[in-house]
Amino acid sequence: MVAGPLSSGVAGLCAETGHRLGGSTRAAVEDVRRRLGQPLRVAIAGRLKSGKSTLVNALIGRRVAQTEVGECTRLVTQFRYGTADRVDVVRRDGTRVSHPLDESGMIPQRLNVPRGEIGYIDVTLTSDRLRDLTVVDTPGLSSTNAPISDETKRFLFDDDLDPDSAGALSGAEAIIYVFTQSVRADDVEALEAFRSISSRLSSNPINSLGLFNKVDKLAGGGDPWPVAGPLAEAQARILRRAVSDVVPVIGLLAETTEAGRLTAADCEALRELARLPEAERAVLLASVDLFTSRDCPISREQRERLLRLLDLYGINFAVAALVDEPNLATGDLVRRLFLASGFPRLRETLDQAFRWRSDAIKAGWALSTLEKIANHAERPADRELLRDAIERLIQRPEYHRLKLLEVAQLVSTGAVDLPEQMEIELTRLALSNDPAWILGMPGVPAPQLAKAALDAASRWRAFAVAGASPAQARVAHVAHRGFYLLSQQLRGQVRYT
Ligand SMILES: Nc1nc2c(ncn2[C@@H]2O[C@H](COP(=O)(O)OP(=O)(O)OP(=O)(O)O)[C@@H](O)[C@H]2O)c(=O)[nH]1
Ligand SMILES: [Mg+2]
Repeated sequence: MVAGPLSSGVAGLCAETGHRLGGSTRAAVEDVRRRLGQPLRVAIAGRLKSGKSTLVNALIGRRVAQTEVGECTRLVTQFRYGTADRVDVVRRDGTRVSHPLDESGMIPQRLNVPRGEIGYIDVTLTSDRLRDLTVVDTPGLSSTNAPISDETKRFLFDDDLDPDSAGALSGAEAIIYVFTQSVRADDVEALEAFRSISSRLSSNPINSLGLFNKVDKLAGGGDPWPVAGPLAEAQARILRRAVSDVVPVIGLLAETTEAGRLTAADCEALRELARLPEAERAVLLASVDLFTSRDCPISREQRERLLRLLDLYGINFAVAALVDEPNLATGDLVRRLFLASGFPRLRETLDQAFRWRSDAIKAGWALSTLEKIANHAERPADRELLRDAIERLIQRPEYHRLKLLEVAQLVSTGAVDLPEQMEIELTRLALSNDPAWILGMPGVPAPQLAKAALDAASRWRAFAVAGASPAQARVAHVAHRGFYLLSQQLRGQVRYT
């Protein structure tokens, strides 16, 4: 993966200082450099059966994670790029037992290692999709009153967890939190708990995205999007302090289309359904029960398979498309189903916002780790060398983004209170590199944006010097400089590498 500019700068620092440092300090710095070059690591969290593994398969573009059954749905599973397909069961003591994928290309149902000994599953795949994305599937959080199941707690908080498993989890730079229908108080609590483990390693966890899954279940087979859009927006407002956005999706349609699961026989069955007399078709497609139990020229087995692949909404959608255009090519049908899954918006969010943020998150994580390494260095000369190098780097204007993320995090977690409008302004400044979006002025030319940024800078300074508490003032000074730098950037006075 091409590292972003901030993490490249930190990697450069590691390279320049590394060879001048002593033994264990040098190794630790080298390790930071290695981690900086690794793909964006995204953990998928959420309730039991919310569709986490389905989403993982859609992201990877292959159906590898078991959904519904199998002991591995209760385990942490990491999917990363490798030169061969392999499933390693990693024991808590760090030893590994390798398995091939099973005959259907999935993680085997039986792992032949006692459950209590397993730390996590490490899956390497030759999928190109994983070249710049590592995905961590996590066990479902309990749906009862307890916000986090004992099972998950054991993985997430257990101190005797081996360093590898702890690293696999807490090293996540981004978290996708999957929920369905309504956001409940314990969802928010669980998300907070999940974020707190990631904050142990990454210093700026403004990195969570909400995924509103199974929106096809909203409208009983009808078009769910008119309901899903506004509902997702309402949820985004409720979760404003926990996630940066809520994206509605139909994970099942994304998995089926991205993993190429619809066969020619499936499409033929859909075409046959489209050819049925309208009245008969309408009754058959009215409910899952009617669809599986009524007499129909398509075998029951095939109908059940279609339900597993598309569920009732997906079948209705495909059949309607084929009624409209009986000659629609199979490839086009699959493309339309993919678009209907809402997945393109999720991909776009991951590819743009997350990748951009991950550069800052990674650089922030690496710098705070380097600071710790410096504090623990045995030789005073090493301590000096590292601290000087860090200090010089963070003085560069582009590294102000790290400070912005830090203060935005203080505000979004409620540690520092700000008036709502200022909180929104600061969060936008920290989370985006699009001046028009930050300033809420789409389509406005650069000189006007520069003026608006300067005005914002003045407002923040005025707030800092009059009326703000000391904690608010510290945040306001960082925001002031951020808007000031933005105005300079818009005038072409500051060049970002
Ligand atoms: N209708 C519909 N079903 C879905 C969707 N996403 C997932 N499912 C189904 O929901 C069930 C559970 O999906 P999984 O992906 O196994 O859920 P999970 O969150 O990984 O479950 P656990 O790991 O056991 O907690 C499966 O039968 C999926 O096919 C969706 O968008 N729509
Ligand atoms: Mg699962």
